[in-house]
Amino acid sequence: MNLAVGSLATSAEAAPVTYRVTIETSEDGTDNTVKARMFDASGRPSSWTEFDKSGYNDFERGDHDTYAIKVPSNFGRPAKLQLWKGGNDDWCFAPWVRVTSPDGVQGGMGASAAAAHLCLTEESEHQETVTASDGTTYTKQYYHHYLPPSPIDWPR
Ligand SMILES: [Ca+2]
Ligand SMILES: [Ca+2]
Repeated sequence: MNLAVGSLATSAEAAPVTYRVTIETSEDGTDNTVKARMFDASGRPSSWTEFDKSGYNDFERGDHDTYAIKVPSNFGRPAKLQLWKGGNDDWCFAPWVRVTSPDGVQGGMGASAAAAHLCLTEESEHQETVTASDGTTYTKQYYHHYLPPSPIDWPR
């Protein structure tokens, strides 16, 4: 049997590496399209990945949802995670998004964000102080899309 050289070269290419991203939706869920991509330390992005589980209503209030996102094999630990939402509802989530590597190591995104809730919306970027029914106040930070200024925090 003969194998073409081209097919051997293709099969020798390294497979992408799958990370998992866990997000806790806070008080405002969304039915809009949510996508994410990751960047390595040099700023190179992965492809955009839609976060959608089939037959499941994603990103409802109080849910902890986990999605797979692939990066190239030579990516190293992802340095940043960017979130994007289509449509026009408001989606608010806890800023401590977790990223889990294929070897089970967990990194944290956005821990330095000065907000109790991050919201993706069509409105311009702004900050609101909200008073809950129990009288406590917290901050909502609104973005068109979210790319945290600080890198993902990986344990050493
Ligand atoms: Ca939903
Ligand atoms: Ca779904």
